[in-house]
Amino acid sequence: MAQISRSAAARQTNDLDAFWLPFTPNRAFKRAPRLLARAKGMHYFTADGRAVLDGLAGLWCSNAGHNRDPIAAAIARQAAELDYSAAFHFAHPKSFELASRVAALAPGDLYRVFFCNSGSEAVDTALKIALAYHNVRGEGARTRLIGRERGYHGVGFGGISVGGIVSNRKFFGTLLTGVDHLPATYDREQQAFTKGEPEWGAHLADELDRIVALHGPSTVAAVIIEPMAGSTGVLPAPKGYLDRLRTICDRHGILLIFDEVITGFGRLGHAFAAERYGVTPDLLCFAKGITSGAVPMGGVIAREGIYDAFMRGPEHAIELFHGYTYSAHPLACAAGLAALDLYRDENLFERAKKLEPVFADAAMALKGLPGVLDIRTVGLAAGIDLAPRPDAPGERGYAAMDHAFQDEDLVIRITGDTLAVAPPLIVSEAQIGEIFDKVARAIRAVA
Ligand code: PXG
Repeated sequence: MAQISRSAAARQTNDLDAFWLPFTPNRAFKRAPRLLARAKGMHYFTADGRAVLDGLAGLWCSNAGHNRDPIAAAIARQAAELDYSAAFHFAHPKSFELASRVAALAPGDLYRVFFCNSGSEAVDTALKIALAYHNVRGEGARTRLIGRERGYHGVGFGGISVGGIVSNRKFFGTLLTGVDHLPATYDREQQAFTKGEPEWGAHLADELDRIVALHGPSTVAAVIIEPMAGSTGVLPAPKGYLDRLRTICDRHGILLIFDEVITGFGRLGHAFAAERYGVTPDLLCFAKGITSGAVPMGGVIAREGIYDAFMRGPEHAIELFHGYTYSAHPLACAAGLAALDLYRDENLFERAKKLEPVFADAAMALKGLPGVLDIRTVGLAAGIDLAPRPDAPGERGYAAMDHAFQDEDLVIRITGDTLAVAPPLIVSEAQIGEIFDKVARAIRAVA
């Protein structure tokens, strides 16, 4: 009986029960939903027509802004022309075009592009390519993976194993074995209120030497890190840190993987953070901004030599036993090509770079507001740490996010008591001011 009435209720379009929301407190949400019905450019619109400024580019993905006409038109054209084509043993023309365009944006000999559908899949793909690469070269003993504390690499078992967020790991069993973690690079005492890359912290890369010495270099496959940790509150790499990781990896034959799911496609003022830092990884994960968030897509760019290592054996034989039904989906490729056109035609990466100082000043102006413990900025991203309420960690951050939406018409991101701001790269100087004015009022409201 209960079952019948429940399914009848679920058929009502305004019923909120059936949908189990991801990474969301479901009960609080369903009591006071935040529903976004439409979007255009820098704004969302609620069902009742309220314009809400997007201070987070969707979820760090809508880098060209929302509902851009060329992207929407490209998706519509593609859906009418070729909705889907088999992804294994067959391919469609736009997949090659997009791979070439992505490769052209990548530094060094990062050239071969493997497509998947999300950042989590990109990470699992990169970890698997790393393990298989050593295997096909006769170094199958290299099985250890090294991540970093406070790292976020999505929610696959590979990603949470190398990731460093306790809540994302502790409920899910033993995870992958043979994983170690570098220390996080953030230390408030040394780095508080830094714009861009902190001066302090490069030496923490040397911890890699210690971990490698413990296990023996010949057992270590790869190191994966975000050049800027986004999810855990915008933690840019300290000056010189990535260089040092690169040197240590080279010394021991370990692959270096950059997870650029957030930093890719302009967030730090370049196509990829690898370019900003002048450090080329062996594998680079991307997602989000590749389609400006309009269709799910992710991927991994591999250095030439990694791909080459697999190209052996009989030509009719599969070289890498990995892939997804929707690898290089036609709609995603069409959206990706249109997004890359927009990034190029509107100089959006360059625009992010030019706006970085304006953005950093506007963020830092919040210093001194009640409860603000630290502010970090890099590119068009800012993290603002608020003091937790006694005995209620996360409550103040949640209240600030909710206040920003309900009373200030602004979407921002929270992780615990840390606020994150990362608007679409089309944001104007005036809108940067507007965003941080709204954030300031939200911070005061939850003081
Ligand atoms: N790697 C990194 C570096 C990410 O930031 C993923 C992998 C996983 O991507 P998918 O597409 O599987 O979600 C991410 C995702 C936040 C937030 O806390 C960050 C992400 C996603 C949602 C919220 O601000 N990053």
